[in-house]
Amino acid sequence: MSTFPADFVWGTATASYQIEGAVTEDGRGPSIWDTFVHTPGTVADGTVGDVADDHYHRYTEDIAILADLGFTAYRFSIAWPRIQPTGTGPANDAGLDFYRRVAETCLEHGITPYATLYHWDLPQPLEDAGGWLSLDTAAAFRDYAALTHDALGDVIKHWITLNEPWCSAFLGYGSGLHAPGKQLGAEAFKAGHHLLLAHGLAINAMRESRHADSTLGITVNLYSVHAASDSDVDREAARRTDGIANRFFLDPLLLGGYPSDVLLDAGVSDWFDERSADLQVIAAPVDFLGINYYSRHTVAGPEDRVWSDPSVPSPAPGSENVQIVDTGAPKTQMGWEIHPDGLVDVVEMVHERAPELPVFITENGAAYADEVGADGQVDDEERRHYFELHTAACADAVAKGLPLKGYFAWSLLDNFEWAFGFSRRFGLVHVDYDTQVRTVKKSGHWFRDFLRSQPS
Ligand code: IFM
Repeated sequence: MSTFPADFVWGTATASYQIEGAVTEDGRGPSIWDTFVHTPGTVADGTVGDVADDHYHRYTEDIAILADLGFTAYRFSIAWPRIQPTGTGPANDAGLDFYRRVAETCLEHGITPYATLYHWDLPQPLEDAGGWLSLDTAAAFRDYAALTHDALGDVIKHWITLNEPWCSAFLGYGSGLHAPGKQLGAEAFKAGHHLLLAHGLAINAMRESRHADSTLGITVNLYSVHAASDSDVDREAARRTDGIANRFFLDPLLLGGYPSDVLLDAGVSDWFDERSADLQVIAAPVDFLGINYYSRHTVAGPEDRVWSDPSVPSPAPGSENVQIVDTGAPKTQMGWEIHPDGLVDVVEMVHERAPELPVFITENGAAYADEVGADGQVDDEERRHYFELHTAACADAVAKGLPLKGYFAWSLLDNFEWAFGFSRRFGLVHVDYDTQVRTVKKSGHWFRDFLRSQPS
């Protein structure tokens, strides 16, 4: 087993809508995910997150399990519509109280809370007013972030503005696979810009607050991207995929400018030129960058070099005809190729742009079709192996001198996997959705042994 520095952070991650349930309790307003999942045809198995893991009522049990497994950090997300039920206006005290109790319970167990302010549950009234296509949503997010940080900054010292803005922009407004389910082609890039601007505005607002000791960052999902062959067309496919998935987010955050080739491919250069003044805000200095790493993309381009087909609802507007190639490597139940070395690639991507910036893997994990056996155990050997491979990749990154400071497994609990509903399980802990019984899986037990072997 690899050995890590004693101050390396080991945690698990979750997200509000995926685990909390209690969607109408204590003043919570509706989010775009409540609306989306109750729209027929949006979720593969027809399920909804109204109850999910009932974590809203069982958080003490869940945090006790986390502590028992030996983790010392917990990344959870705060549901904006619990704090501001309509997205703007005064705070709902019951919402703030819930997250204060979650943070305090963590602290009682010696677990450091890391809070994500936005893991996709946009208050529905903000979507009705234009959602992330509207500049006003960025300003509303700044106010929500400032208010929440001001109220909870005494107990939560680590803050992540957004989780995976690529998903919010390109799945939410491009392919329509995620809430709010819009299929608007290149408009998705504008949503991406407003999300990044929201992040920068929030960072600046939180910096100016009374909790100056907070560490502030953002989480992006990055991919290790490879061309299927050395041909020009496949290399261009890789450039385009890397552009939308990685560089469109990393370059403005860390280098102060968008990659011009990506904007040209999507035909949005003029719109972005008019917003160049926002770049300084987007590049507001952060204390760390979070990476969610799951997989590699090996891509091929169209032989006829017709890259775009706007009639196809796609998360890659302007590059709809790029194909992801099956390399034959093993995949998880999501169909995501297992490629641990890619974890090092994505940490390097950040390091090349910001050599001093601490990096955390804020999510990494695998879905498999787990079952509780006759002996009451969940033998998820494939997931255990996945974690073994990826923690070893973390060790490789550290050994290379990269500033990787922590790792959060996705996820603590099986949960509502968005457009897949409950048909995909990612947890270290199995959840029986009928009884809410929790069962630590083999992968959870493996983590407990692994963490015991680490210096403390
Ligand atoms: O479940 C999601 C999570 O909400 C965001 N990152 C990827 C996970 C697995 O799909």
